[in-house]
Amino acid sequence: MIVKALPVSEQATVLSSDDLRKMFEFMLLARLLDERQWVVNRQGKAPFVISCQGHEAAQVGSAYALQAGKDWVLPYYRGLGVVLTLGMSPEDVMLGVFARATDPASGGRQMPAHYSSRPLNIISQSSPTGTQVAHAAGVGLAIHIRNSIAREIVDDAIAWVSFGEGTSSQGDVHEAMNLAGTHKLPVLFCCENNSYAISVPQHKQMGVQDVASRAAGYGFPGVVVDGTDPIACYEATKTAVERARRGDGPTLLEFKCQRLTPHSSDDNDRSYRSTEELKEMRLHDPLHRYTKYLKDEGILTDVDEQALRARIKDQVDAATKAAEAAAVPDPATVLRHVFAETND
Ligand SMILES: Cc1ncc(C[n+]2csc(CCOP(=O)(O)OP(=O)(O)O)c2C)c(N)n1
Ligand SMILES: [Mg+2]
Repeated sequence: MIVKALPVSEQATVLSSDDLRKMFEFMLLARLLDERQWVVNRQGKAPFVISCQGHEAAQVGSAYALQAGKDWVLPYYRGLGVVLTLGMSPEDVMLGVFARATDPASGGRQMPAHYSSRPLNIISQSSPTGTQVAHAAGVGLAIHIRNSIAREIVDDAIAWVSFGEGTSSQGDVHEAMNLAGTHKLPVLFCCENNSYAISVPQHKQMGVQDVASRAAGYGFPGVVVDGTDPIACYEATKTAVERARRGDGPTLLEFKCQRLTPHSSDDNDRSYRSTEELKEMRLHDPLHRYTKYLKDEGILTDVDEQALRARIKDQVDAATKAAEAAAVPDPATVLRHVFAETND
């Protein structure tokens, strides 16, 4: 079963104007913090950036439907908007970018953008793409076993996991979905489809148009969602969350996004995307679209937007300054978590 979520203009959303403004704030924060990462990378101060630009609506809209600290969240490396919406601070993020000792994800040991937080139930992925999808099925299985033993739903948390469309062709992802479909595990598989796996376009690595269509092979719904529309992303996720909490099993959500930057700070997308394509994709910037929507609906004014931009810029400046000034990890601990430590 493939379902298409309604576009923003046709949503009968339960979200209040305050919620809609809050989502805008998270999207703007994600964009400005992401842009700052490119600046410090190009200044030679940070090793690597992998952007959420163009994915903000999918990430913020979807994460807004989760319960932070209760649900288990396994974002992939592009998930800056997800972790900010769940409550990671800009400083937490910048500590990872600068690889500082107080980086909450790994104490400065992981690559940037391998997000995790114990209090927020955010579980890190590994650098190999897709490992987090199998981990999410494992989390779902643990919840399912707990409920099966109790013979009732004593734990209605769900596992939410994201990955790209390129990653969706990997074996781990299919095994995870098969396990989740077989046992009706409470897992939301969220594919952020930006049409590219680094330089490889979708049509060169899969024979289907919609990743969501693969869900039929595992016995659960697949939903195609306009990933530039945060309200549609929220609504589709909310429906899937309710289904999983009831014990009815997983859903595959496919958010059709734009990757507005190169894959990462280490490649040049002008070598594999035409000038026309790069220009056209700018027309689908989710932030521009949502700003216009909120203004057309009378939920945001130009003055509100300017004030918010100024406030977020201050937040990003403060986070950058604090993280840059933080201590680097002690070189004597470089082998920690690699080899067992002894006291001699
Ligand atoms: C198992 C594995 N193979 C290859 C890579 C190198 N790699 C990193 S990201 C990436 C592309 C992933 O594309 P997609 O899943 O579409 O996500 P996107 O980055 O486009 O959001 C590749 C091939 C890797 N990290 N792990
Ligand atoms: Mg991709």
